[in-house]
Amino acid sequence: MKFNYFKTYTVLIVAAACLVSMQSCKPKTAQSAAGGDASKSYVAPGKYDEFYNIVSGGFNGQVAVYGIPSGRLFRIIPVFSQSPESGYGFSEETKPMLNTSHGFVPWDDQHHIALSQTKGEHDGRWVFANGNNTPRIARIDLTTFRTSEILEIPNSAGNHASPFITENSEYVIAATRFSVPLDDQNGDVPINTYKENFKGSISFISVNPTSGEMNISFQIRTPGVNFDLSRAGKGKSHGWFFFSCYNSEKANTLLEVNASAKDKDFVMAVNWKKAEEYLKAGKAKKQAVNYAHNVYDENTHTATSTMKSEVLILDPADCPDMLYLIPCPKSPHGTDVDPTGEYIVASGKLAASIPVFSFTKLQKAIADKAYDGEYDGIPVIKYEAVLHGEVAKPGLGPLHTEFDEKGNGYTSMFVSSEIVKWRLSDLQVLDRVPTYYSIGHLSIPGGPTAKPHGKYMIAYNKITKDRYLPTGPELTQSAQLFDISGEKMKLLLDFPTTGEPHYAEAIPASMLMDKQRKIYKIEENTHPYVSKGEGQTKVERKGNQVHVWMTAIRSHLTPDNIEGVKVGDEVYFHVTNLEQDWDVPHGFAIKGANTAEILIMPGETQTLKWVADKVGMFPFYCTDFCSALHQEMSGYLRVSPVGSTVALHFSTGTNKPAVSTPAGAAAEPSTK
Ligand code: K7E
Ligand code: CUA
Repeated sequence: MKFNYFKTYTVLIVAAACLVSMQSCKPKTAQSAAGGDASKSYVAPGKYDEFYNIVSGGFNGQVAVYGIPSGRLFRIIPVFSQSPESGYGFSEETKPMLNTSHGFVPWDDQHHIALSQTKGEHDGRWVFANGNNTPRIARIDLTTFRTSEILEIPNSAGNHASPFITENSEYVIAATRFSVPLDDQNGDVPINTYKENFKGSISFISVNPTSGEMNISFQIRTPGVNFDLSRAGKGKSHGWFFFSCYNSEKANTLLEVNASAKDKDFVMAVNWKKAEEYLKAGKAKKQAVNYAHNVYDENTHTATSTMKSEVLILDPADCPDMLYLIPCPKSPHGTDVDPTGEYIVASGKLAASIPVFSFTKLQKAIADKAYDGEYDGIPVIKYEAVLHGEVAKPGLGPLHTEFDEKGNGYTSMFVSSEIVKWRLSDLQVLDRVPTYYSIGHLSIPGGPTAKPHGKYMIAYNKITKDRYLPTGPELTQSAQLFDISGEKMKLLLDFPTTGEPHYAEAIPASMLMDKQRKIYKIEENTHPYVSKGEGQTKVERKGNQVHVWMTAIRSHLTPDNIEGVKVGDEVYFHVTNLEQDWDVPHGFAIKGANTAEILIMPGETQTLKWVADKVGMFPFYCTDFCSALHQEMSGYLRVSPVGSTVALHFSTGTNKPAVSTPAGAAAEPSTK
């Protein structure tokens, strides 16, 4: 044990030394490769990019969309975090999207995305995105670039190995990073009872082929390891999933040492077709849990959150031939499957080589029972029996591998800050290129599919140091674009990103640009507070709630004079955008609102809740510069003291004096 500790420390110290002084690990070719080739990433004004690049936002909780090759930022899609820009998570309609079993959770840590696939290729329908911290998976609709659904994952803590997708989008999966006592167990146990009380879980989330709606089909209970990353098999390995696991030591303290004690951790191979058979055969047990399922309806323009209370769990002890463990050197991070489905590449962060496993050999090893004992009752396959080979001396700190369409792998090297290109067939290193600096993920358009689009590769770096103008204590995050069409990788462009980028996927622009939704049809709007024309606008009091049915159209709000609101009233502005033209949103805000604006798309209704906190005059206005008379698109709300006799009253375009009406009655319009 002591000797192992010493070895581990040596590796860590070397790695740490490189991290502290990046200089010492900077590849010698740094200067020559730093030039870039502006002409290849230049997209002339008015011209379109070739790819949409969908990029995780890390700790900003959102997903961003960039053009490739230009690196231009098009949109930040609000997903797990509230967005004051659109009102997502602030408006009454979108708040339920962020509901969880812990209540309203307006932030998350978003690491990986998965584009939906049909027959192993991108189909351009949905993006799935994980929330790491409060385990959730979101689905974004690629016709609206908006979040349509968020599903919480029970029996999970740290939803990191997620969301990875099967070749026909049958399932997206979610495996827990932190093992914990399962949700129906008493979690109030001593932490040092980890080995007996802490368990892992893998969730198989089915995706409705038509609507995309997600549902937890089943979970597999696993030993208490930490799951890091995953990929589905494809082609010949369709029906399998591969997960990298670390902390096979089951340590519960100082993991940097104690979870690196063993020479090898595991890649867990899951035969999910087998799991489906066990599910059909009734082997799954029901477990009581509590999790939220949030769905946004495009006709009511409103999200609903439903609490669910049950999952089906498969226990490997009842399900032989469902799980296998492949030994893998030194705390593997990424585990990636090549386009043919034959090769499984595991990147041991602290290993000196990259092992590449063969699916064919895996099948043979299972048939031959070429096992090396068991781990918690799960067969451990002999390393040599599944190994296709090792990429020798690739660099330091391998993290993730992507693939091109020509049989090559590209692995990111965090510690030595480089990308290494190698050939799958003979595992020869073909090229290496420096990144600036400390690359995490990398992405090739279509790289995780059976048909990579190739051409470009994008590096997502953790540190930018001296690459950009400094901005105080925090420097920008950054991506780097490479040309991979030739034998040598060529740096084309650096571009900053928002949040911390982890994984990303790019898809040809031609697959998405012609199917974008332009408006919501006003006649299809079934929001309970819609006003389908100015004639339907009104103001009503219900106790201390005042509901305002309001419309927005260039260039006025109706009503624009409101009186009779009293201190303490909760005012709900239900604003319908009556426009039916593309790209004419109106915004709405009122002085003192402690939420955010709402930004309403053509044909949509959204609601801003505002509490009248003091007596006075409160202007409201449109926040989106929508026409030459945008500054005129405004109005006033008068707040009177508690007990005031000013009647509820609303108008547009008239100056009738307010009249008294009995409390509780609907206000009379002074126009129409
Ligand atoms: Cu960033 Cu995918 Cu969370 Cu590696 S993980 S870098
Ligand atoms: Cu509507 Cu500005």
